[in-house]
Amino acid sequence: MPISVEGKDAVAQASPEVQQRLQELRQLLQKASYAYYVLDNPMMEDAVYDQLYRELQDKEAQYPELVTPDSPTQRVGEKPASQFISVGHNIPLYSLENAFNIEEFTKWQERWRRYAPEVDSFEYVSELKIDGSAIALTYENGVLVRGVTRGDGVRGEDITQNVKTIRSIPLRLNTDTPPPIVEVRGEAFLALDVFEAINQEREKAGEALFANPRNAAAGTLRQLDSRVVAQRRLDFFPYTLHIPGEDKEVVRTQWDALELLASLGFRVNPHRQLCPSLKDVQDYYDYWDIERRNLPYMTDGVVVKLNRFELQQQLGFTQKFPRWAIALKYAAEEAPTLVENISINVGRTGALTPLAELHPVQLAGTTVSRASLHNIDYVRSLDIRVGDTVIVHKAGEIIPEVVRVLTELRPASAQPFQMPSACPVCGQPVVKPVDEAVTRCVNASCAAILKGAITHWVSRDAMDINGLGEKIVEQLVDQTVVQSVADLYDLTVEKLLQLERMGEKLAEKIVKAIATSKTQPWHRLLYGLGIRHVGSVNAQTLAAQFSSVEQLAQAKASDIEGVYGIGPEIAQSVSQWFSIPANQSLIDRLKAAGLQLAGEQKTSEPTNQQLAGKIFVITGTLPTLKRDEAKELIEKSGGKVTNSVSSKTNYVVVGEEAGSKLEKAKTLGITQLSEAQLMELLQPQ
Ligand code: 0OX
Repeated sequence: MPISVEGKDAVAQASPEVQQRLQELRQLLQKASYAYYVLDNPMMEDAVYDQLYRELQDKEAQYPELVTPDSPTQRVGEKPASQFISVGHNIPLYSLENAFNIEEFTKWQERWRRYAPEVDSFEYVSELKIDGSAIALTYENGVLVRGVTRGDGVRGEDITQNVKTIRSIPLRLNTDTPPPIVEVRGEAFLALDVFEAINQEREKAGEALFANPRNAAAGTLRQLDSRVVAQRRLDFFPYTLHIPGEDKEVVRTQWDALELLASLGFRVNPHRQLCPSLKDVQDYYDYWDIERRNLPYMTDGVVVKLNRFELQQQLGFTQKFPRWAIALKYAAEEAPTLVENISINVGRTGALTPLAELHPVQLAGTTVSRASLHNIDYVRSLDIRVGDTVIVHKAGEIIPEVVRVLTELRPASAQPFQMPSACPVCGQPVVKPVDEAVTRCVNASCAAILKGAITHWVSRDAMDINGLGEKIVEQLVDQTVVQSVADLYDLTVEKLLQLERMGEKLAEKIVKAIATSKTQPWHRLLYGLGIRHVGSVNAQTLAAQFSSVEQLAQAKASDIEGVYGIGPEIAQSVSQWFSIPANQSLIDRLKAAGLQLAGEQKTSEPTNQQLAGKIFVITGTLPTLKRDEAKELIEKSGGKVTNSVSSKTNYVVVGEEAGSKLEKAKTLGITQLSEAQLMELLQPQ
């Protein structure tokens, strides 16, 4: 075939034979994949599959215009997306009300029966409650076109590329007569062995471990690089389907819906059961309480649903839940294990936290080998000793806890635990005020405290110095290059280049960012000092009242307490901080380095209305302000805070774990503000 040099004509034309073969290959591979991943009954050798797959891949590379969205080659992921698009759910994804025993379940039954007093015969469908992440899939004319996370139930994120990598989700429904639209909902999850393997990899790479399979599944679904998702081997169990306009005629019960899902090519969880009586529900619940430990994935309860859709429809929904379904959950998991050691962790504030080092134990789907013992009062109240056998509890959630000591198993040699009198990091004496539970190291040059102090100093809402990550700070402190935040201002590119894995570009960037930070206003610097109880709002208030560091340093606690919004605890803490000679020399050095230790004096309660007419939305958790506090501050300056983002919104204030509101703001091009930026905007002009 003559190949033209012009791009468009360079694409080879496929003969009918080639087109036929492509279709054949797709169907064959799809069938093989279904047999393997859904039926768990392989129909061909792996090598044969690989060969056919390669043939399809080669042909598609030759004829890219013939690649279809449901081709098995579309499961490998695409190049990373920059962000997910927020999309609304056609039907909200409700969450489930919880019951923790059959008594609570019975109460729920009595409740729904009051809504439908005329109903005298009904049955339930019991399903396992898979501990994963809910997703909604849309099929148009039988082809998977969209996958969306649950999000807040009303809006979620479009994760279609990621969903396509899940082998047990068909890319095309197994029917010759697909309805125009089919919506399938279910749980994406990670099998326990896959979860363990992912965490092992992460441990090797020095990355943070996922706390449990649910977090790992949710994190994986929101991975921007779908090629990574493809490697993570997510799995899926569907639990409902909606066929707009047709549901009632085609499927009349939950049971039939599950059967239909299976016939459409999904792997439906096989452990579902029809339960005509309460006793059947109880038996199912009790049976799986034990048996679930043998499942290859995590379950945290069972879901019980009224079978008949007509009855479901009659009962409807509360604000949050369907009235016709409930999650009957299992109690959190507990297991006995041995306390091999009690170590001490020193945090950024100098707090010493005892940590139980446990003989590894499997709990709620994860291996637990440590548990925080919080403080000495906690250790004493339970009398936890090295050598003890303890009960560890984990509610499927993130932090495992020691809840009880089996004293009858205590070895005779076990001694009561004592908090060390010296800091395990710097060796200096520690203090424990009688009225506080926390033991602290108060040596400002303790490496643990120093690392924390520097990390806080460079943080976004303080001096906002980019590039100085945790690993670099650690090296700077450990190699005694930096022994106080003031030393940052003596850093040079040459000094930074001595550090491991430091390149010239990064070193230059850091030095520049440090130099720029000298222009940060006085209130940010005050916040950056990390004085106890002085968060960014208090720092603003104090800096507005005391226009220079000298004024603040000379003020008595009683003067500071006189400031509107500043209580005695804060005042005491500030005055004490400035009374320490090491802190005074730090201030002198910062001054000498050219930092701004003064600003303009402001009245204590600004009455300016510079935000008049401006509309704000707050999303996520802000570093220091509670939502109500932020709202109050905005409103005091004449602004208005609303709940949802629209084209009328002027600013979104973004905190940690901001969700769909941020996505929407991005699509509408609305200005984003951090808490610190909001505080700046709030400054009287
Ligand atoms: C599960 C699961 C979750 C959905 C909305 C009303 C009923 N985690 O396995 N939810 C539901 O159904 C809910 N079923 C399940 N099996």
